[in-house]
Formats: sequence, structure tokens, C-alpha cells
Amino acid sequence: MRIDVLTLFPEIFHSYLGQSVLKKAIERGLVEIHLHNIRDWSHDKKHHKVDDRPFGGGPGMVLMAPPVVECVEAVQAMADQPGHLVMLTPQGRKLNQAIVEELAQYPRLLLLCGRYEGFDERIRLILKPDEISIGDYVLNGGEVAAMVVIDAVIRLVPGVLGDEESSRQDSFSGPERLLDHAQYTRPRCYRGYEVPAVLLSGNHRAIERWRLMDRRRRTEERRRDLLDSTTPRSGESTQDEK
Ligand code: 6GU
Repeated sequence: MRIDVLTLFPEIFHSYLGQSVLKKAIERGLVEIHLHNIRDWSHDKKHHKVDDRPFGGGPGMVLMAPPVVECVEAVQAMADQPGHLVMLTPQGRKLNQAIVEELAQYPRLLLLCGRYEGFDERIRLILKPDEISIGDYVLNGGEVAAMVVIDAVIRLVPGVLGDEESSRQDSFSGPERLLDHAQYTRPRCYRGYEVPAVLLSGNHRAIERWRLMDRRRRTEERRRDLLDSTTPRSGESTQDEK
């Protein structure tokens, strides 16, 4: 998978890209990440300005359409196939594992990160991006959200995780999209708390039954909303209906 990140702050990604899982995936040729500075497409040759004051007044600055649109077009032309354009904004559809699975199907993604008070609306009208938010809170920019998308998506690229099973057994994965079950390791007893006997039994069918029951119990206790039939399944992605 190839991911192109379009941002005003490419440096924010540098230490993240050196992180172990991603670094190994890049070294093994499973993932390619290319950083592009939107400022390089500024029409202002002197100060490389890419933002301006909003028409109609109001606080903050708005990202101008020409550098952003032209940056996206130029980056699209940098590989044989165009990528699926994702714009990170708080107005997008709220990210969940079903959307992550959908994004992981594309061989190429472009992640467009905003800053300041937002994007000139013509950027949306011209580029028709898939707008994604990572939750109902406000970040200073889309960079951290883009890293969240990259981190969640690359785990689903075959070969990136050592053990292919581990992503399928994650919270929110599998047919029921339940939370994960409890895990235990040594010692068997700590401060009076024993490891559940079934996990030491060697009976794998009993262990699987116990884990499924534990996932259902935890999900009911902590996230009743995930048990609703309206919860998006793999391949469907809807806004949260609640
Ligand atoms: Cl994608 N961007 C910003 N600026 N804030 C957010 C967000 C994105 N998702 C949640 N809050």
C-alpha cells in the first residue's frame, strides 16, 4: 500500500515513521509513505503563504484553494494509479474499525491534513474528498488524525503484523465487533488474584468459549452501544446513528 500525506507540517510525521511496526513494514516493502508539503504549491513565491483571512470576517485563517487543489493534483500524478483522497476534518464521518477496513482495501491513499480554521469550501467542491474525523473533539490540525488513520490501516495490510491472527482477534474485529477479552500472564496468582482456571486447562474449545463470553460481558458492561444491530459491520460504514 502507498500512502501520500499532504500537510503543512511534514516534520510531525518523522519520529512516527521511525517507529518499529511501521519502520519494518516500510523496510519490507509492504508500505510506502510519502510526505508532501502543501506550502511547496503556494502561489506566493516570497512568503509561501497558503492561508488567508476568511471572507465575511471571523477569527483565524482559512487554507486557500489553489495550493491545496494543485498539490493534490500533482501528488495524484506521482504514481501510475490515483489514490483514494481522504481529508481529515472534524466534519467528516467518524472513524471506526469498519471504515478502517474499507480504507485498507485501497492500494493507494492520499491523506490531506488541514490546519487553522479550515479549508476553503472550493477544495471540497472540486476534489470531493472522503472526509474523516477521528472523534467528537477538536484538534489543532489533521496531522495527529492522519497518524491514527495510518496506524489503524497498516495493521490490516497483509504481512505487517507478525501474526495474522492478532488483528482479527482485536477489539471491534470479527463478526460481532466486540471488545477484547481479558488476558493473563505469569504469575498464576498475584496479590490473591488467580488466573481463571479454564485458561490453564489446556482445553482450547473451553478457552475459546470462555473468551467469547468474556468479550460479550465486557462489551455489555462498558459499551452497550456496540451491541446494537445498527453497528456498522465490515464493508458497511455509516455515521453513528446515536
Ligand atoms: Cl480529522 N481534524 C481536526 N482538526 N480535529 C479533529 C479531527 C480531525 N477529528 C477529530 N477532531
